[in-house]
Amino acid sequence: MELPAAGDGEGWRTVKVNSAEFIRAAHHVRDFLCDGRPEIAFVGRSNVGKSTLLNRLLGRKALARVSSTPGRTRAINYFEVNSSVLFVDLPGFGYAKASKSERAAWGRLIESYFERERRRVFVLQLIDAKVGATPLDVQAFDYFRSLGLLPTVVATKADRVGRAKRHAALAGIGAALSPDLKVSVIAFSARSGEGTRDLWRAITTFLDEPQGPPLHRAP
Ligand SMILES: Nc1nc2c(ncn2[C@@H]2O[C@H](COP(=O)(O)OP(=O)(O)OP(=O)(O)O)[C@@H](O)[C@H]2O)c(=O)[nH]1
Ligand SMILES: [Mg+2]
Repeated sequence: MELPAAGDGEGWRTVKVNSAEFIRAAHHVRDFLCDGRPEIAFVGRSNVGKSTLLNRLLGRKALARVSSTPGRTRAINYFEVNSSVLFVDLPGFGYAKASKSERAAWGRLIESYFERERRRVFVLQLIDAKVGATPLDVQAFDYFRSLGLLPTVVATKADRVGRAKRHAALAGIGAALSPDLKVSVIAFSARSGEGTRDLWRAITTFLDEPQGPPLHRAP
């Protein structure tokens, strides 16, 4: 890994984002990038705050397009970070106003992305902290589990949940996703910056693994 970093003695690294560039919008499988670089995939329902989180994480105001109209990110958008890692903004699922055929097309695109050949993918599944895990979120989580992936869950828009309710909200998300598995949930707010450090810690831990958890498929 070539990410310039400074250890702070706490087992995590401060990542300096020297470059972050949008490099591709994939509308079809043939557009997918597959060049061996590790991928950090951001998934979640439409409007959950994927693009906003990505911008915040990379310290860029408007790299990924943010909109108040859900369902705006329709392609799989690739961003190259420090030349060595790909950040992948996936189209949001569950956009109510999308037509049935549109939804089916998005579903196929997302599935093709995850079910491609083995490669290193770290899944960050975003769930609205206030709304909690909806049936669609649970379905998505189960889908990743069926591929042998354990997503790291990010509870977004945490600024909308008061301190007093915070613990219950996060625990509720974890329990809804899996009653038996210990799901790690990171509270995040693009407004306050809360959770940025925890997110980078999770990402760098993944990147530091020699092989990284591969995207498993049944042999
Ligand atoms: N209060 C608050 N609002 C947020 C936060 N993050 C995002 N938002 C708002 O939520 C809305 C949706 O954000 P996006 O980043 O576009 O969401 P998205 O998941 O990329 O949406 P799609 O591309 O449609 O799937 C925008 O109006 C953001 O300003 C946050 O941390 N706090
Ligand atoms: Mg988006």
